[in-house]
Amino acid sequence: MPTLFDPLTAGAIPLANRVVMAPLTRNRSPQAIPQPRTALYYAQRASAGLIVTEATAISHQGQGYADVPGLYAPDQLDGWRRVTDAVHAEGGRIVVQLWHVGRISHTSLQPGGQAPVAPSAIRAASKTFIHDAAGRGEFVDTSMPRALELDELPGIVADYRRAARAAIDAGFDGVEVHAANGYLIDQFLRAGSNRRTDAYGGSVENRARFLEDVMRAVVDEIGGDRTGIRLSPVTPANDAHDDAPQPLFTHVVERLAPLGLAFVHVIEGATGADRSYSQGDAPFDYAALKAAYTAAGGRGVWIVNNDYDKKDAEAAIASGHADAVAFGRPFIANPDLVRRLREEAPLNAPDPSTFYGGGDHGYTDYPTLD
Ligand code: 8OZ
Repeated sequence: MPTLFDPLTAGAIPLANRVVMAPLTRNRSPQAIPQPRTALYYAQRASAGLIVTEATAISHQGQGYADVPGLYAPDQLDGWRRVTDAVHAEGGRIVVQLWHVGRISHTSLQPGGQAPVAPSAIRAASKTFIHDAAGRGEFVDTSMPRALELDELPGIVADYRRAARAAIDAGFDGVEVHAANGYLIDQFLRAGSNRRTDAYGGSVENRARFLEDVMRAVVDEIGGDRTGIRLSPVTPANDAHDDAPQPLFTHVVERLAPLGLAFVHVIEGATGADRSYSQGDAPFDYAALKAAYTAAGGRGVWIVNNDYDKKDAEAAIASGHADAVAFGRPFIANPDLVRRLREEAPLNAPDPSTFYGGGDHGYTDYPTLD
């Protein structure tokens, strides 16, 4: 029976262990450019079996928060090259999370101060984080979005494709497409944010079409064996809602199965909160979701996430519930998390006041065991 510390192969990416660093937004990239301290931060965490970077915008239109990184301008790519070199020098593996926020944005972050884009013109009951006139960070309501025209969708799919190519050029081992947490792809998936009457709205098949277009383009560009996806079937994050998530996400994984993905990464329950949270009339059945993926021929590594501790993670892997487990907040505070889990050493507690924004403090200054 495998343990958390056994190696694993995700498509073309060899993992030294099954402890994955979850994507974590840290808001420390001015002008969307990863900094030298970003390279140090990720290199300190290179003993993870796989690092998934913080969510990274594929385009200016895909931006929704102050100081999150991008993957669409030369200085951003240079910044990421420093990161991938630093992680690889420590023997780690790293994929970048490709992000378009859709309606979770603010006009001040959009090109030309325009409205954010979304499947439908429905405002999210959610906040985003911007800089005020004095440069101080503040949480504000998301702006009213406009509905994307049908003929705009191929351009956004092309942005995902371009970002995937840029990721490989910048030295990443692959990409994770962010289809979770109420951002653009998830907005298309869920009925609460998608009232379209064209081929991209209505039925489950139609609501999943944008995700399929994006995944086919990315896989065509860099290969399925370097592509993963993150899903959050029931999260209420960013006002995401669907009354029938089980058939929706069953359809999604059945469509993903033939793409030969490296991994499928599932946030269970409410992101950053209760893993047993659900939407719809029955508790979400994650075993059935994994079984549907496998039955449709999916061979990607199954990664689970959300508030796992060592005991839960060991049980998940031993029982076949998952192949690997992603840890978020524990990785913020414990650069040597893999060693601490293996040795049952105490964990440093994360300081939430330094999660979003700031400099080295709370970022690169958490102590290791040595
Ligand atoms: C926390 C703050 C801002 C963004 C997500 C990318 O939830 C995020 C995010 C998390 O997926």
